[in-house]
Amino acid sequence: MTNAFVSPDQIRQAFSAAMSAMYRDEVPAYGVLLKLVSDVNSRTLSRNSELRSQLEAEGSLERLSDERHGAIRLGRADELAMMRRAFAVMGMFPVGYYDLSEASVPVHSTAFRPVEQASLNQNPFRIFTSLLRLDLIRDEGLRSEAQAILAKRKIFTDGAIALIDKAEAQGGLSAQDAERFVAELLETFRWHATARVSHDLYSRLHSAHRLIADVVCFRGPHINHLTPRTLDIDEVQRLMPEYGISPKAVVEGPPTRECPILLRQTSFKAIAEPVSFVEADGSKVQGAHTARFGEIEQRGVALTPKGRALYDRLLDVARQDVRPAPDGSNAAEYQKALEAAFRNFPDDWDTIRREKLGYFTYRVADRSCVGDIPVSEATLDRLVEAGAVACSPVIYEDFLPVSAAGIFQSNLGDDPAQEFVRSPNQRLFEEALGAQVLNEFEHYAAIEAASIKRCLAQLEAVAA
Ligand code: OOG
Ligand code: NI
Repeated sequence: MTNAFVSPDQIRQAFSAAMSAMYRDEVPAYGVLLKLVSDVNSRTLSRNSELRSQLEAEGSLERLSDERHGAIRLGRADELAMMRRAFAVMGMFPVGYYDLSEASVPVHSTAFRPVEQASLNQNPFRIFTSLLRLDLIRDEGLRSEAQAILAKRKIFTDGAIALIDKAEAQGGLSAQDAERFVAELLETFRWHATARVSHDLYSRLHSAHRLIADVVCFRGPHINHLTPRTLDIDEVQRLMPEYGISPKAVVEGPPTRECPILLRQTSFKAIAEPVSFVEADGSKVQGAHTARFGEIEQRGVALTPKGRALYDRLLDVARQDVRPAPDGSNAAEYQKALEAAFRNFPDDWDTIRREKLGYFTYRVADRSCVGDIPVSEATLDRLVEAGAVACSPVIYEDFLPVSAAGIFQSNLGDDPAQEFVRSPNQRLFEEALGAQVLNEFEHYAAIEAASIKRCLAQLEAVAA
């Protein structure tokens, strides 16, 4: 009966399309961002025919402006565990552990995403998923109040849970069930204009940390942003005001480079949305909540631990020099400091590869170029140089904690951030998740190693 099931990749495709439609409807400014991204992408492509043919060859031209990721924030361990099961139905698995406490955001996170290359090619949609850490609230009274409120909410519909159970029991879902599953699960991410708390409690949670209010006061983990891919992030950042949307102060991540590394992101600032608060006597008080925004991303090569250490160090140098102010007043200085620091990160593919700063895949280019070079892993660089072997950068499919913190902060308002003690706790996170997260470095290293093995085996087969 297995062939009666829809593939998880197809369910994820339907889910990301449904999320996109819902979010455009809920946050009209997001529709404006999509239009801007698609305008800039088509202009970039018309100027750069090489890029166009490359995307065409990869088969990614059609889905160019589709969403690449979104983000949610959960309040309870069991919500995270059920979310893991829901995402597994769509072929999305937890990759990476991100501790945001060190950046003064009281959450820790993972990214649920497709892992296999074929699945990523079909639809790379990921959800950056954070779990609130109430243990970081200092005020004990407020902490137990928040806990009690969270304890009473139910973020999944009965229909969604039944279909998750069914998918696990049978090993998949039929087309009809998959359609129902997407519709039921969508309910979890919907915006609720009526809060579950009084205005006073909202204000107290909000002053403990805006993010705590965002998680605790609502019926569910409203999707807080979606993120399409842009071919020119600097251009989208520059044009946002012309389209009537207000960009965050700076682009997160590395500066503009010849050879893109890791991930660059920016967003338009979250908008204030009207909310009714429910008082003890049942009456309603009108207020507003600012949490939801739109983001864009541009990805480059995945870095090795050595490359990542260099990236982290250079980013630190730049930020020691100029700390980007939320109001954008020193954005140009920050940009300069960033560019200056990153002059120390090699900016040609060959050096990045030879110095083992980034991950690459290898393939046979021209067997006749092997000549008398012995075929072995030790001679790989010589084989590349001779033109026998070609390589391409492995694209980074994950996230960056400092960038994520910048995205969180700029959408939680411009007040100075509350400080938390740095306290990563991957074990506690995995306990809540009910599974271990995949280590992203090990994963990229395995992709590289497998490609080398395949490539050498093919060359040897000819040599023999
Ligand atoms: C998530 C922020 C992290 C990213 O792109 O780095 C993120 C959030 O604000 O909940 O999505
Ligand atoms: Ni994001």
